[in-house]
Amino acid sequence: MPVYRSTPIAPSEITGAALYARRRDFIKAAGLGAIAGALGVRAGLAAAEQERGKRIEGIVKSSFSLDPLNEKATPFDKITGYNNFYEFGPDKDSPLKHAHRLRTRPWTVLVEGEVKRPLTFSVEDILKWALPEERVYRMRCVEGWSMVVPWVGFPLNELIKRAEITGNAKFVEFWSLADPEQMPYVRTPFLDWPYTEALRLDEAMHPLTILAAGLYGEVLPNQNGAPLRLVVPWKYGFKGAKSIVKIRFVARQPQTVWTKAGPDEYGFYSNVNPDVDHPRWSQATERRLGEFFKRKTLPFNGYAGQVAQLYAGMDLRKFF
Ligand SMILES: Nc1nc2c(c(=O)[nH]1)N[C@H]1C(S)=C(S)[C@@H](COP(=O)(O)O)O[C@H]1N2
Ligand SMILES: [Mo]
Repeated sequence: MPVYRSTPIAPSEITGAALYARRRDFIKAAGLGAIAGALGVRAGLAAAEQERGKRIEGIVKSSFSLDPLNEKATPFDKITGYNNFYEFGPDKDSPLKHAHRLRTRPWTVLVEGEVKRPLTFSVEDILKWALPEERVYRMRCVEGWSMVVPWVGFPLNELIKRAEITGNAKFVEFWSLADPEQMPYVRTPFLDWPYTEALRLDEAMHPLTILAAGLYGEVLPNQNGAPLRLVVPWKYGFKGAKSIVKIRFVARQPQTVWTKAGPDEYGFYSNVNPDVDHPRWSQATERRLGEFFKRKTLPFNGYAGQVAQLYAGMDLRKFF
């Protein structure tokens, strides 16, 4: 996606104080103070090395998957070699080149906000109670490309049910890690880091909404958002925050990293809609990675039958 904020400035132009503040904010935001201090960098790297390419045991096929006769999965190399993960740089191959710097173990996800008490889950905890399912989903990026991804994940509502949310919880925010030591590009003002996204609570509870921990039967490659990322198949790809460290329940519709960056370009809902163009990219058609001819983009990315009722009575041009 675009640099419509100021041009990124070189890391050398940012003062030490600013960097320190960002890092302190990150540690506070992620609730990782103790871990950041205790974890030896080398131990973390070794653990990450062990994760790479690991098969996930006991995967169950999901009935929510696309029909493989109609929709062929995009090859692994395309899904893992053409990415947006701006914390690692602006180009489609930046994540493949640089995301090996991300240490994904140990990793905890803080659940807070409108909850009876904040909870911290380790990824290992989560994967113990969440049955891994293969969910083959379409993914449509607002820039005009798309793919079909065999995710391994579990319904987000499994986690929400354990979160003991209060009656005030109406929206859910997802916060990605923003550690300049591991993610060089968060030193630039390309986006207002950390990367955050959000859903309305009913969207988050919808059975199609998953947290993904793998793809093609393997632990998620770092460039795709290891160890845990959001996938909402009827929305543009940017809603799927990667490398999540915090899930926060809130009462009011929050800003997201993209609504802050360009409120005229990115709406809160960002449901795939061929009839509402982005100011710079038509949304009518898309190109599947690996294919030559464009295909028509489908309303709600082809998931209208399952999700259109969530938006009954809403003007989708206004709530884009
Ligand atoms: N933290 C974070 N999450 C992110 C992004 C990002 O830059 N940072 N890019 C988004 C965008 S624009 C898209 S299209 C998808 C891409 O996911 P993929 O690389 O796994 O295909 O991730 C989304 N999640
Ligand atoms: Mo995207």
